[in-house]
Amino acid sequence: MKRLISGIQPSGTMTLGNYLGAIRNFVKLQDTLEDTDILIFIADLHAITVPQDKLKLRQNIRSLAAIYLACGLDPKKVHLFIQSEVPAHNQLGYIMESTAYIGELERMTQYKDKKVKQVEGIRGSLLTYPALMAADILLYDTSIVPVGDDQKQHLELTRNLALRFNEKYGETFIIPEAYIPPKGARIMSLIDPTKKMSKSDPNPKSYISLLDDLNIISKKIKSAVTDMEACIRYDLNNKPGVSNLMTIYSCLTDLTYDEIEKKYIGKGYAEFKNDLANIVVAHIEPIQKRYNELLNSTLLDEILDEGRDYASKLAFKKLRKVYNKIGLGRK
Ligand code: ATP
Ligand code: LTN
Repeated sequence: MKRLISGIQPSGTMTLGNYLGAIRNFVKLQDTLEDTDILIFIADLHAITVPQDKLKLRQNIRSLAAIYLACGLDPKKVHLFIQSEVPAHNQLGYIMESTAYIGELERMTQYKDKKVKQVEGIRGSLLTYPALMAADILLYDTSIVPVGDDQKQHLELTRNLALRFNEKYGETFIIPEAYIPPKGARIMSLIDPTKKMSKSDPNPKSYISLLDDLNIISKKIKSAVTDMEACIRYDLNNKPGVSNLMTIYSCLTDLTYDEIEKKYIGKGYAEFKNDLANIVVAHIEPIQKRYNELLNSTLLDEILDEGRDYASKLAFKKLRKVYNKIGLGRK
């Protein structure tokens, strides 16, 4: 049986970018893949690579679990767990740190981007984060990892670390493949369409949170940056703002860019944005309803307990094998 794994950091409330680039694909894959064991987790250890408020972190962890389910993850098909509740992630993470070279960690784009934003000092874990991510994946003999476009480089590093380890100690890890969705893998900021939409952006107007008030969602879309041409046309280089909105439109309606362009010939941005706002709100409204029902339910805890126990068993077995290969401890 093949295995699929992915995770998201509980570093804020989920954005439309996280939804279209990641969560929605987890749900699609759970419903279409056959003979695949699916693990989805909350990457809380990754969140502390930058400062987090203790109470907010706790809330965000639970909130992300409820969002996953509200967006359609089915606990009958998916094992859902919290990363820090399965200590083997840290343990294999250390082995991966001992497999990676500092030079390759320093070359990671996300590290370079986040490093310059740190005001309290750069945490060591911000640099070693991709080694922990490699452990998250390799611990489970994973073959498929659905992620958004920005994680491609981390996946490439994971593959290299697995190959390096296998070469030194003999076949141990499966070499995983990234699954990047054909559309929606990089949703851009609403106020600066050359930047990725990100949940930790200090300006909330740049992103749509899945938990935003529905009126605010509408307003954010209507005030999204476009251009002066007043023509709905997909052109990433010259019209990044409109193209980004068209991507969101296309992802949520399954209309192609051509079909959207035809629909809006001779129409202005106001009508296009108004329709898009209604489409996004109609999509998010039922997610919010389910989210509110789930957030404080005991069902949520039962699902997370099952996921933790299932993942722990697999992870512990793999970790023992890895320790033996390296020669750590006693046989
Ligand atoms: P942070 O701002 O804390 O770095 P983030 O919003 O960039 O967070 P992550 O937790 O790093 O989100 O990513 C979770 C998943 O969502 C990953 O698979 C990532 O590739 C995907 N993702 C993040 N942002 C976008 C985006 N703008 N468009 C599409 N997918 C995205
Ligand atoms: N680094 C990822 C989150 C993440 C992840 C993983 C994704 C941590 N471990 C393992 C897939 C598989 C991010 O989106 N920032």
